Amino acid sequence: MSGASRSPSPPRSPAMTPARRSVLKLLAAAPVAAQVSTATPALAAPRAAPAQSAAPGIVKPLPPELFTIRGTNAEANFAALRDTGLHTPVERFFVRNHTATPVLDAASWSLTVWGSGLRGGPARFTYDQLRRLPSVTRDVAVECAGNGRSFYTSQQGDAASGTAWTLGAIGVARWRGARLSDVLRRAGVGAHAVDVMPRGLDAEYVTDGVNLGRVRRPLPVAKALDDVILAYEMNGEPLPYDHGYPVRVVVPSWVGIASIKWLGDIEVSAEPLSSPWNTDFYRLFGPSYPPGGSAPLTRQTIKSGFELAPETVLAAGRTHRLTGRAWSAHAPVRQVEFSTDGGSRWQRAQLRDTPRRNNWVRWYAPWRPHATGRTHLLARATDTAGNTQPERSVPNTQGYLFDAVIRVPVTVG
Ligand SMILES: Nc1nc2c(c(=O)[nH]1)N[C@H]1C(S)=C(S)[C@@H](COP(=O)(O)O)O[C@H]1N2
Ligand SMILES: [Mo]
Repeated sequence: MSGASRSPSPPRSPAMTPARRSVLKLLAAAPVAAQVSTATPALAAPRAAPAQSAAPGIVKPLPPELFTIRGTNAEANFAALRDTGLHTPVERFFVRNHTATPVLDAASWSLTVWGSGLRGGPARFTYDQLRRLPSVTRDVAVECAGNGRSFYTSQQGDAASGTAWTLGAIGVARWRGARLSDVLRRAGVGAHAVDVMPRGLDAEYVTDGVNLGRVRRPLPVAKALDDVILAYEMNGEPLPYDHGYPVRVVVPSWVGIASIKWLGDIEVSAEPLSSPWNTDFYRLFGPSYPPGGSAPLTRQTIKSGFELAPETVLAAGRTHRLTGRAWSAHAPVRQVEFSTDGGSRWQRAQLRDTPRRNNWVRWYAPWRPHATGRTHLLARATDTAGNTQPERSVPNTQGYLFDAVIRVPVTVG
């Protein structure tokens, strides 16, 4: 198979790959901030080492005006996207880490594709081999399944476990990489393959005292062969460490967990695969769902938001330019409506971009408030498939896929 080297034996335990060894060595040798200066990626280093990082395990700087730290994760402040275009700069792109960003070395990295769904033995791709495959460049949103989770509680009074994201667990980037389908074909994927499971090289995830192993989640082979990218560039630069350097999966329109960072290996299976990330997590549980939960989540949903800081005060008698974004994982956005009186009257917002699949659209609305006091601003997106944001989101215990209209309190002063 061109572009891949055959190894006659089963893949080495990923814990022993060179990339993995170097991470372990680094983890043993130094705290996170020091790892950056000791690691020398073979290609242009994504960026210089920050003096310190406010979230344990995240490499890039996280200034408080751009990010809100939530455990091992960093949420982008939605208002800070106001002066960005369709592509979210790395400096403002949210980070969702189950553990910590591993600082890997592209020169010693390789991807192993293995399993019962291949016609032959395992295949291995080095970074250079992957980069020599035909490349695709796509604008794709990565949005956590739990984006907006905190609104289940704050708006609806529903309990929801997990990171209390507001609206900033999304970013859109221009990704460049190889097609997963090209990699799978070169690896000899058989007609009998049903699932593929990419797995990250970050540390094993331990929660409630249980070691769930490394982050991994199966994808049906049909999706894997459709539009999935193995990305090595983000917005025209090598992937930053925090976003999966040297190579990550990008799964258009699906929940963020499908887009495995720091890719190390992909199992291709003739039998259905599972992992905690499609059995316990990333399914819908609760009174509205079957006892075993819904089917594993695939697509994200529809949302819109104002690019307004919390506790915004707007002067009465002046015209304000309200701005925001809207997106849907089902279809391009068709329209955005807004209300400035808590949802009684609605008007059309102006779209600033041509709506496209897997992307968001920026919108604006002029507003000249007269009465002083508290009110709520609402925005509601509708997509070309006819999906509209409901008033209330059907709750689920883990707070996934919030889709309801968000009520933004503001003060007119
Ligand atoms: N290896 C690995 N891949 C991962 C994760 C992780 O912790 N480890 N987090 C997932 C989740 S839950 C999300 S939402 C996205 C976030 O991507 P980002 O950090 O680049 O924004 O990465 C996914 N891929
Ligand atoms: Mo996520």
